[in-house]
Amino acid sequence: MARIYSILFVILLLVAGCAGESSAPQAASDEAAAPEASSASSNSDGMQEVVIQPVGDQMKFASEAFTVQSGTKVRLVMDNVATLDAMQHNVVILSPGSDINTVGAAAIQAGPDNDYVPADNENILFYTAIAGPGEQTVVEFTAPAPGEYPFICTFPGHYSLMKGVMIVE
Ligand SMILES: [Cu+2]
Repeated sequence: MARIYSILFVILLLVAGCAGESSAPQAASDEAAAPEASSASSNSDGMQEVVIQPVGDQMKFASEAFTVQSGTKVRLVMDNVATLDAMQHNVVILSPGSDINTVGAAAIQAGPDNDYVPADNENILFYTAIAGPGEQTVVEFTAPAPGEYPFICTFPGHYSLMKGVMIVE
């Protein structure tokens, strides 16, 4: 079983490499290099809703930064608009300064039964379950103290490309 996962992981890495090569070149201006920021929308009960989508079937978040207000309730949605079976995603929010490589490696060990989220990892603050293609998963939490909180997708092979930052003001 472990061997099958190893093979799958290698395949995912290969797919990631191909996706990287085929993506359109980025313009070299400072403006284009900045991550696209999206702000949360508030509904009537004051809950801030943030919807995170991948870019189609790419291993990339459509928005790599979002801003919420400290102390307010946040409803975070992983809206997986992908169509390929390999494109399963979650959103895992980490404490400021976390090493995403360490968390990403621990997540692979945690496996699919745990939504690739290792138990008792002090770097992990909030997370959605894994959403398959066409699915949505949701987590609600109270925005923590002001700061910059990295987020990643912990599905094996994704975290090095699927990452962003939650800015809490
Ligand atoms: Cu992913």
